[in-house]
Amino acid sequence: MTIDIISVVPDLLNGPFSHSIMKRAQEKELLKVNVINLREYTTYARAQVDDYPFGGGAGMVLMIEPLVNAVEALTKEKIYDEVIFLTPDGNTLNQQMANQLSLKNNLLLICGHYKGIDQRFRDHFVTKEISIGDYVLSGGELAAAVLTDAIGRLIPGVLNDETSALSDSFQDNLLAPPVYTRPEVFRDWKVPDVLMSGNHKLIEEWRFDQSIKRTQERRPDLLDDLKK
Ligand code: 6GU
Repeated sequence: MTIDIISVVPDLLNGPFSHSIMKRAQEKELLKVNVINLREYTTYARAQVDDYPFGGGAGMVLMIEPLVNAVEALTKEKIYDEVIFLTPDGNTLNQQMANQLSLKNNLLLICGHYKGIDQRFRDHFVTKEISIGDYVLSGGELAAAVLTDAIGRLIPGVLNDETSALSDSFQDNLLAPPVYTRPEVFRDWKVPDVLMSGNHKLIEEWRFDQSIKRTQERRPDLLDDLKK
């Protein structure tokens, strides 16, 4: 899969994909992340990409021309399955959306800045609008990094143990159970006996019960979704 990301602050996206699972995904050539600097696609003086909003008001708006220049240049090379605009007024990202997007070949992510982007670009080029939660970030870059990570780790072969994505929180609308590792006793805090029992059936049952309990306590809304 390739994920191309258009941004006016490409430097913000240098770090997130150079470590850990995202790094390994790219080394294995299961994922390619390209960061594209929008300023390279403007024809305006001083690499201008934004301007004042018509009708007045605070903040700047990304102009449609550089965005269309960039998208049209990129679509000469490949066909995108989705053109995704990261925006706080988009659909809130969840695991199901990440699962679906992980099955695509080519994604183009657009990071907004300032007060947003010209609505005509959204109307004519964007196929999905995604938010990562009900709070406002300074730009779409961190949201694009979150989305790319959430998708990238689901690409088959990226995680060593394929079952480890299946046992994530949210994958079955349940939160993950507690986990423990060495030492068996720290201070006087002991690991639950069942985990030391060697009885895999009992352990699975305990983990499932803990998942249900944790979800009931912390995210009862997820259990309501399950009943629908
Ligand atoms: Cl996708 N962008 C911005 N700027 N803020 C956000 C967001 C996205 N999702 C939540 N807050």
